[in-house]
Amino acid sequence: MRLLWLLLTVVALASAGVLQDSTMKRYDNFKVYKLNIQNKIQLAAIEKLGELTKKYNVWRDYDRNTKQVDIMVNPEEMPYFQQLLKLNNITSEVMVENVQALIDEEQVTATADSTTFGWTKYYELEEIQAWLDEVLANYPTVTEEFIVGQSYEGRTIRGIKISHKTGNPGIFIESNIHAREWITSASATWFINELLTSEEPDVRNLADSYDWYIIPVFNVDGFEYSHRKDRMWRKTRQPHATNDCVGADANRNFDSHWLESNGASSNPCSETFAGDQPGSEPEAKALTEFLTANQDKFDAYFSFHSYGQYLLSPYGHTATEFPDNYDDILAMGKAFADAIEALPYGTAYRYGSTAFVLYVATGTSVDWVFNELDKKIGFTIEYRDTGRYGFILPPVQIIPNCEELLVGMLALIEQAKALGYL
Ligand code: 0X9
Ligand code: ZN
Ligand code: ZN
Repeated sequence: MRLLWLLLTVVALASAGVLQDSTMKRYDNFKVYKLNIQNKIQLAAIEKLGELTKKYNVWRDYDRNTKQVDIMVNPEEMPYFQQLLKLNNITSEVMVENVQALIDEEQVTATADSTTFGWTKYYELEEIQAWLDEVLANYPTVTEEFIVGQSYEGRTIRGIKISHKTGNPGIFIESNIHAREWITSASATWFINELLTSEEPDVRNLADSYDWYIIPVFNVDGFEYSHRKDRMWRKTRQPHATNDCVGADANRNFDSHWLESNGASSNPCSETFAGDQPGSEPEAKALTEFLTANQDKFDAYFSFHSYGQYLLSPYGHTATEFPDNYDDILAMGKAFADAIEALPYGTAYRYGSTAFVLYVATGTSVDWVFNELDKKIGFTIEYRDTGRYGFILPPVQIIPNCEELLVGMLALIEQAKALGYL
């Protein structure tokens, strides 16, 4: 009898959409710690943990400014981890008590609004693709689909071009290259919708004056996997010949300072595995080819990420050299950050070169576009938050985050224009 009740409850919950796929990886009592790092020895100790993927998962690499690392820890590993912190004199703070609780919460709110695409929940790949089809059908004169290529698992990487007239400068947006960063595709789709439907004069001007090329979900395989199997998945899904660990960090796989100076890992189990060679991941290769073929069509490139609230610019490979137009880039960054902070939410963004503000990262898409295609404007936006929820940003924050993107983008582009770009 008890068993029957249990069964009925499970069925009821499942049909209400509360229960996830039973094969979904669980994170019960996994905690995320913010660690305060004071020296190289401490950093080395923590960085080693990042490659023990069954026990640890780096949520945010060492931030040069705050001197903090965010790391998720398996409950079974907790005694050892605590000891390690103690031995190395590392102070810490628990950022997330129970990762599974955040994931469950995210799923519960997901059922609230399932009929229309409304940015009050996170959508799966299939829903995003259906929405994109609808948009393309509803705005046939100003929109056009473009296809970047195929993913490892054979999915189509799609984008939408929005153009209101000929001769506009182009702006390219790539989003959700990291699978678990769901706020990025939510923001990209919201932004597309704004460009097409907003009646605000400054947004209309933004839509009319530029050709927009937007890829809402770039890492399609990883994104699907993050919905179906493992909420914390970051990389691509191509298996590795000599190792059980799957995938590479697509944002380390581009052919610009590839695998140099600790900006990526050669270990297939690392979250920043650069791949076996530049373009080893079919997704990165396809984007490289697509952007090369279409390089005359755009002048600015944006890559959407989370989390941390940064606007990052080149270079990623060195913190001691800066692009020739770095002053202009900083002026654009300041415009972006000031505009966002002026909203009632008061959200603070930091801006500057990736390697200087955050950490060294090599083989990223933005740096490849900047260095190899010689574009003068290339930004990585790291959206909300600074760690309270991290990648599992509550759905109620989607629209506020998008509003920040819009005012930031407006101000950045206005500044770029004033400085003679675009
Ligand atoms: O490490 C990354 O790939 C990005 N951060 S994330 O936490 N979302 O993984 C930062 C990429 C920096 N971009 C450039 N070097 N252009
Ligand atoms: Zn180099
Ligand atoms: Zn990312």
